[in-house]
This record gives sequence, C-alpha cells and structure tokens, in this order.
Amino acid sequence: MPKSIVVDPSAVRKPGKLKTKDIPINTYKGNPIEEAKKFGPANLVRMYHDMLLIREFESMLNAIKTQGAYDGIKYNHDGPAHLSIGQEAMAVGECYHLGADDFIFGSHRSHGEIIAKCLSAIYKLDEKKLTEVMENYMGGAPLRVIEKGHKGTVKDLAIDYTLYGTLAEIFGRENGFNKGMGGSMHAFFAPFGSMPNNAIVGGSADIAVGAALFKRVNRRPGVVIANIGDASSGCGPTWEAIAFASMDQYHSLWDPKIGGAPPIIFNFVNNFYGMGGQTAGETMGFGVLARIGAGVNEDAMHAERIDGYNPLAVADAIERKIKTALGGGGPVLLDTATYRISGHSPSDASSYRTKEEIELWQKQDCVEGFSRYLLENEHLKAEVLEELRSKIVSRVRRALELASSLEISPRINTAIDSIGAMMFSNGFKDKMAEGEPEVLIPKEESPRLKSNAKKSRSGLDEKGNLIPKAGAIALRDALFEAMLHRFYVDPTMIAYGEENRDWGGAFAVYRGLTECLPYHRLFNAPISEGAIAGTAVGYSISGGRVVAELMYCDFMGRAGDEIFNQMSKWQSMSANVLKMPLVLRVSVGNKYGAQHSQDWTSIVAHIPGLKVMFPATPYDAKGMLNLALRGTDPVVFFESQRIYDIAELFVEGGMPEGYYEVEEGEPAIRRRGKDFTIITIGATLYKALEAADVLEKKYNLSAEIIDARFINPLNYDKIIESVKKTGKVVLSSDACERGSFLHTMASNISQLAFDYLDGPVAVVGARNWITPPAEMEKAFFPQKEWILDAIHERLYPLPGHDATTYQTTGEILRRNRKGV
Ligand SMILES: Cc1ncc(C[n+]2csc(CCOP(=O)(O)OP(=O)(O)O)c2C)c(N)n1
Ligand SMILES: [Mg+2]
Repeated sequence: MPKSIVVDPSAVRKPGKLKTKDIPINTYKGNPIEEAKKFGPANLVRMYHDMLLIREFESMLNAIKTQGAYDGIKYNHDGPAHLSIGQEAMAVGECYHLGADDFIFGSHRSHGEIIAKCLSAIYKLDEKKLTEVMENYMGGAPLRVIEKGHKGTVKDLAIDYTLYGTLAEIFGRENGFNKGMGGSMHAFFAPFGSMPNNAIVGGSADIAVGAALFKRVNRRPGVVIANIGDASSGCGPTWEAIAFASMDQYHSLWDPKIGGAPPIIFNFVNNFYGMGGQTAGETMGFGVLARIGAGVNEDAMHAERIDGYNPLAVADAIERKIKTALGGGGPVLLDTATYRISGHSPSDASSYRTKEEIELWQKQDCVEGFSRYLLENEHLKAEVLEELRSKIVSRVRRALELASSLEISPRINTAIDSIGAMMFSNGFKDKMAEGEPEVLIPKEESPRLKSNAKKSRSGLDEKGNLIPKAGAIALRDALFEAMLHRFYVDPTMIAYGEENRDWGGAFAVYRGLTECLPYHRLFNAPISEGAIAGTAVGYSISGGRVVAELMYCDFMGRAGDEIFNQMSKWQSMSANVLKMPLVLRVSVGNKYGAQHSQDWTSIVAHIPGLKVMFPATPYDAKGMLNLALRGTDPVVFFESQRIYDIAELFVEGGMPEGYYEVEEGEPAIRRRGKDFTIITIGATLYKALEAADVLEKKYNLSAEIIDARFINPLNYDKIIESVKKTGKVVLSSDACERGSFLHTMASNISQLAFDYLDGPVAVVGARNWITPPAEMEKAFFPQKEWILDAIHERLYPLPGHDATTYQTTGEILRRNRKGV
C-alpha cells in the first residue's frame, strides 16, 4: 500500500542538494581487432549487407517517387515514402542483438527499421520456424508469390519475402504485410518483432511502453524499443510515456518477482530535424537530447548519446541497455545521433538546411564508411563487395517487379466491403492466454461480493415498491462484478487509471478490487490520460486484456490521439493481424460544471473502429461489460455518474449473480407502448420514463421506451418495428444536441422507416452550451418537460398541455441562427 511510503515532513523539509548523474556522450571506442573478435567477419559483412540493402530499397523508392522508374521498371506510387537514407547504421546496429521476441515500434520513417528487424530475426530463427511463419502468414499468400522460381536457402527466401511483403504493403497491395491497409507509414511485420510504425509523431512512445508492460506483467521474453524522432521530444504523449515507464511503484510497491520496470528503451532517432524545424538550436532547449533523461529519475534514464553513424556503436549500446531494461532497471533513453541525407519526403527541397551541411554528412556516410572499414580491416574484398551490391540490386528489383504488378499483386477488393470486414476482429475469448490468474484471495472471499450478497439484487420489493438505496445492488456494483469475474478468469487482464487502487476507483466502482489483486494487475497511473490510453493499446495488441479508465469522458480530450488514431485504427490498419481486447471506461459527469460534465458519445461514435456502449441499468452494466471483457475489440464504455447508485428496476429478480452477457448491438425495450417511441441513450432513460408516466396519467397515451444502450454497432430492427407501430419518435440523451449521435439515429430512422412516420423525428438533446454549475444543470440536461413539450410542439398536440420549455421548430431555427 502507498500508506507504507510515509511522506515524512522532516525528510521533505531538510536542506540538501540534488545531484544528477552524468550522461555519457559517444563513449564507444572502436577497436577493429576487438570488433573482429567479438562479431567475426561474417557478421560484420552481414551488417554491411543489411545497411546496403536498406539503402538500395529506399533509393529504389526515391527513384520511383521522383522519376517514376527504377532499373527499367516503371511505376507510379501515389502514396508517401519517408526515406531514411543516411540512417541505416542506426537501424542495423540497433537490431543486431534483437531476436523475434524483441519488439521495435517506429515512426513514419521506418522502412529501414522493418527490414533491419526482420533480417535480424531471420538470421536467428531456424529454417523450420521461418517456413512456418511464411506458410501461416495471410494463409501463405505472399509466400506463394515470392517462392515461385526462387533459388537459394530458406533464409534467402525469407529475406526476399521481407522485401516483397514490405513493398507490397507500401504499394497498398493485398499481399502486403497488412493487406495494404497500412501503407508506407504504418507497415510492420509482427512475427519477426517489427511492430506498428506510427504516422503520428511520438505515437509509438506510449504504445511501446504498453507492450513492455505486457511483457513484464506476463513474464514474456524480450525487450521493447520505441524508435521515435528527435522532434517527438516536444510531444506531450512522449513525456507521458516516459512518466508511465518510470513510475517508482515498479520498485517500491510491486512484488519484486515481477521483475521491476517494463523493459522499454526510448530510442530517439536523432536526425536533428523534424520536417523542416531543427530541434537542438531551434524548437527545443535541451542542447543535447540525452539531457532529457536527467529530469526524469535518479538514473537519468541511463541516458546516453550514441553515434548513430557507426553500427557497432549502436549495437554496443543496445547490448548494454537490453541488460538494464530486462533487469527491470529501466526505462532507458538513447539519443542516437544520425542524419537523413534524403529529404523529409521525396518532394522536400531541403530549404531549411544548407547544401554544405548535407555534404558534411555525405562525406561521413554510414554505408560507405562501413564498407571502407570492412575493406581496410580485410573483412571484405573489393570483388566480393561488388558481388554483394549486384545481388542486392537484383533482390530489390525482383521485389519491385512483383509488388508493382497488379496481376501478381492485386489490391483487395473494395467492392465487397473487405475493408468493412476488417474494422473489427469480432472475436470472443475467455482468456487471452493460458495460465492461472494471479490473485490475493479466492474470489468468494471478496469483501465486496460478501456485502453485495446481503443486498437485494433488484431495486423493487415483491410488491413493486422501491427498496431504499443502501439495501439494493447498484449499477456500480454491477460493473464491479463484471470486472471481478474477468480478473479471475483471464490471467492477462489488468486495469489501471487514476486512483484505481487504494481510492477504490473513481466513483467507487473498483472498491474491493485492491484486496483481491496484486499491484501489477491493478494500479494507479500518473495523471497521463494519453499514456493511460496509449499504453493500453500497446498492452492489448501485444496479447493482453486491459481495462483503462479515464474518470470523466471530458478527459478524452487529453487522450485524443490515443483514442481516435491509435485505439480505433490499429486493428484495421493491421488487417486484423493485431487484436485489441481493450475496454476504455469513461463516465459522463454532472455537478462539476463545464469541464467535467459533457457527454462525448458522438465524438467517439464518429470515429470508425471503436465499439461504443452506454448501459443505463445494472443488468446491462454487468452484461455489457461482461460482453466487452470477453471480446477482442476496442470498446469505449460510457457510464453516467448520475446513475451509479441506481438499482435494477426492469429485470425480474434483479441483476443476476452469475455470468451473463447482453447481446451486442441490441437495444432494450424498457416499456411497451403504442402512441410514441421514445429512444434514449444513457441516463436520460429515467427522464423518458417520467415523461411516459405523465403521458399515460394525464393524456391517456402510451409511449414505448427504448434504451439504445449500444451506439456502435447498433441494430435498428427493434427501433423500426416500434416506429411502424407508433409513427412518432422522440430521441433524447445528455449529449449536446448539435452533432449528437441522436441526429445520426434520426437520419437513419427517417431513411429506414419514412413511410411509417407521422412526422419528423424529434431530437431532444442537451443545450449547445457549456454545462453550467450544478445549481443550473436542469436548464442544460434534458428534463421530462422537454420531452413532453417536444411531443406537443412537434409531433402530436397534447390536449390542454401547457408547454413550459421552448421546443418549437421556430426555436430550433433561432438556436441555429445564434449558434447555440
Ligand atoms: C502529431 C503529429 N504532428 C505533426 C505531424 C507532421 N509531421 C510528420 S513527420 C514530422 C517531423 C517529425 O520529426 P521527427 O520526429 O524528428 O522524425 P523524423 O521525420 O526526423 O524522422 C512532422 C511534423 C505528424 N505526423 N504528427
Ligand atoms: Mg527528426
């Protein structure tokens, strides 16, 4: 418990001096004799081969982009090609000591890293394993192309396979490693440990930390490296990733047998430029990037600047840092100094740097420099070098020939919605890995379960009267039961967020979990919403189930990229190679004013690739969370703070004790009726029921109340059936009306059931204002009167009804004119 770490005022207030650790700069001293002994000539030549292969591969892409042809093969490539010409020594040196179990994540400029990583894995794997990987990947489709007429060893074949799969991906072909769904900036090949490359600057930082967390928590072999650019040092998510990776708790609170901090190395591929902005000297203030480490922890993140123009200096650093990271002493920061001779992209005129500067680096070119080193030290003869070069050119040429041909390498068939079929993995798995979940006590001994056992599972007694709140199981208990169940079934499942542990989770949903789970399965995260979501992406795509929590959905703003670009897109960008069993819990607040009380469902619904759920009853809260926690898709799980303490009022017998799931995408009919259909999302359900009571008692009219509960996917069948019966529809939720998901529903209902509608679908959302403080909230969120008045003004005049709020079409026009 953190209570064991006493914050002692006498220690805190004592004078002293903080010392920072020295950060080494370029300390590698090359010694050709030692290097020959350590690596052996064959491996040194191999490194050169890999660098040259990357150089040729990217020179080919450069020729294709700028001249439309390479070595007589014409091709027009519409997509991007961010080349790393000049940076090859960094990639090859880094990957030399890495095997298939080690992961690297990268950026938009990662073709070289993919090739270096795959080749390094190929050299280490035996032929049987290589064949198995190639035969199984995408049903062996890319292999069938590259193996045709291939002469050479299985390792040779695997190298050609890597070039072909990568290039086909860059060209957007079905035989690409990700069926062409990623393209140049997102290409990767997971079986050899080349993990997603991210077109969002710094995007890989927190995802890589999540992958390292997965390895640590689940005791999996290997280290994880985040290859991120020097300019990503200005990105908030990069800093959040560093914060998350360097938490004290890995050492102070976690069981030492877990092994310490996640094995992560932040490798800043420092080419001294963003696109056209120079980091040191212009956009950043660190002078030397490695200085960042000094501010993070006592170890200064074991930071070092290393010479990225010498593959042996890079290999040396990685070898040493792997030990630190695997030993739990990380995180590690490397500032790998390099230079891209090529422009940011082939169209870059390099107006932000001088010709002289480029020439300075060209004179020290890492590929040429290493060939001189090999020749001088007699590891390679000039004729052999020429042979090597021509073999590489023919490899690259063959890959281009095969990948550029539309007959041999077609694109996927978009006419049959094959991209749609990849938006979700739609898998269901009880546990993401075999093994027994690590827990502190047997499930039956959970104090909260015991206390739940004393409460009524229903909110109503036998006579249908409301049971006092303290005596009935509430929605927050339902969520707890779903969480507890999965924690005791899936050994990979972890949960984290702010105040998740000793506090009991925001709004007491997790109260009682601390007693059941060790630290590494339930912990407090730093106030780093981006890293909370981003690490969860990394954890889940590495094979683990995770629940991340962001307290208020308003805080999704802090995790915008991680939710909207990463969580939503990696399954489909990987062509479902990756699965994402990730549930992100967020709540819709109230009482805390404008920055804590907005319903952001529409924003999430708008982004393809996310499942979106919003239960409004305890039965659904448990059944839907159970469903989400068995799935392999990313789910944004909305909860409403207003109803955390509500008990089950709809299901006879109340919320079941045992396990059950709610059917995905199916709305729930809460009350039958024939005159109106009122559809709600979230807590507005209860306002709709109040309105329905008035309709019945005062006007003798009945409303069918439908709780959508799912936003995506959503099956409209029950809704259309209801509309056919009533002809009149009101939609209501707590989200601001403009752009709300209700309008998507209204539009769909109008298109699907136009012939059955007696009038326009009425949308009753919250006002298009800031949420005012608690005392004025009723003027903001939909109330039962708004629903009644909207019916009266827009659908069906209620005899003798006096409208007390403004719901007329004239008012809709006025509000839109004013933009409120
Ligand atoms: C979040 C984000 N902002 C801006 C961009 C546009 N952009 C693409 S690459 C780049 C420069 C990145 O520099 P660095 O991280 O040093 O990587 P390098 O290009 O030098 O490899 C920028 C600004 C982006 N892709 N993502
Ligand atoms: Mg850069």
